Amino acid sequence: MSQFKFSAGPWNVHEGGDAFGPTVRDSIPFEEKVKMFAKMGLSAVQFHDDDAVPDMNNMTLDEIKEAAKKVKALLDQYGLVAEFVAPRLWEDGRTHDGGFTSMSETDREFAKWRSERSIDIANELGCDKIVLWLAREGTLCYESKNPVQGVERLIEAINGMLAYDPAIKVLIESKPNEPIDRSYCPTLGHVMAVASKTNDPSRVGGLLESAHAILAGLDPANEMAFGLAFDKLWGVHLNDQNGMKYDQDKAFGAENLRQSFNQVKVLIENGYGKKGEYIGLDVKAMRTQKIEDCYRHLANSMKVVQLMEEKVAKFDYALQKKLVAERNYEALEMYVLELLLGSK
Ligand code: 3MF
Ligand code: MG
Repeated sequence: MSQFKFSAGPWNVHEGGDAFGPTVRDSIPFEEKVKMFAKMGLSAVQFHDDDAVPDMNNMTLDEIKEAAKKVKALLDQYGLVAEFVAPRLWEDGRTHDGGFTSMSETDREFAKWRSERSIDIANELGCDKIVLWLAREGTLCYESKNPVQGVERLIEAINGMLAYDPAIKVLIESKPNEPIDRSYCPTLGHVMAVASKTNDPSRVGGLLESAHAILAGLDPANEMAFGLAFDKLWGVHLNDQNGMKYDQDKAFGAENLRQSFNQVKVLIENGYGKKGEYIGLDVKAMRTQKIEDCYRHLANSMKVVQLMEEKVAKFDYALQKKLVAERNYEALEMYVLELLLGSK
């Protein structure tokens, strides 16, 4: 049994399309995914605004709230809750150049509208977390935006959300690139800095995805530690990533067991989860996976977290202390490798 509660998004069970080929699996209806998440032992679902209310752009506020209420009833039926709602500001025609930092004023108004509707949907779903994955808040063409103004616009947009609802919390999910070339908020450090400049820093924190840290050339466990040191790690997306290339969303631990161990270790050592935080997964099945077995990457990731929890429980802190005093880091490193390889 894991000490953590897990969450996943409906997009984690996807159709397998990539930049060079079409989808390879049929879409699975939302309710079926929810049912399966519950059966697998997940506790919460992560939502984009339009995962909850698909046709929201063409709906009135009342219609949006009604539709969200139905989703809440569905979650209740399966004993799940909503972890967060994230405005999807990267697919609509009005977000081609970003949302909050778009150079078009009408596009920025659309981003504001979607952010406020995300808050309305979160309220109906009974959650107080809004996640901002700032997909296109940056540039493809460097000279197309003023970078200082970009950061200011981001802060302004967050201030707007904080003012719209005095109870809502905003979690920025940092990522250095993809789909854009250069992001205005690439790391957790940037998240902390942006938070500090908003009108209510106590309600702005971060969500760290392992793969995003690796894409920034950083260690995910250290990024988590940085957020934890500021008491601002309010969400994680555990997954794995083979180096600095396209965003892979591999199953947690599939590439780097030691790095995965240290992520679970830093979370446990700092009481992550004690205030209700979830171990969010943001993993995608390989394109080759058949539909009959397309939840396996989620189950595998949960299993790896659990196995790493067992390794952390076994970790010999007395030995660590002794080896640190002797400055015998070769021995400490070998101890960790043997622990992970099962010979300790
Ligand atoms: C992209 C991501 C996103 C976010 C999601 C929720 C589509 O790299 O990680 O997944 O996690 O938008 O914030
Ligand atoms: Mg993510």
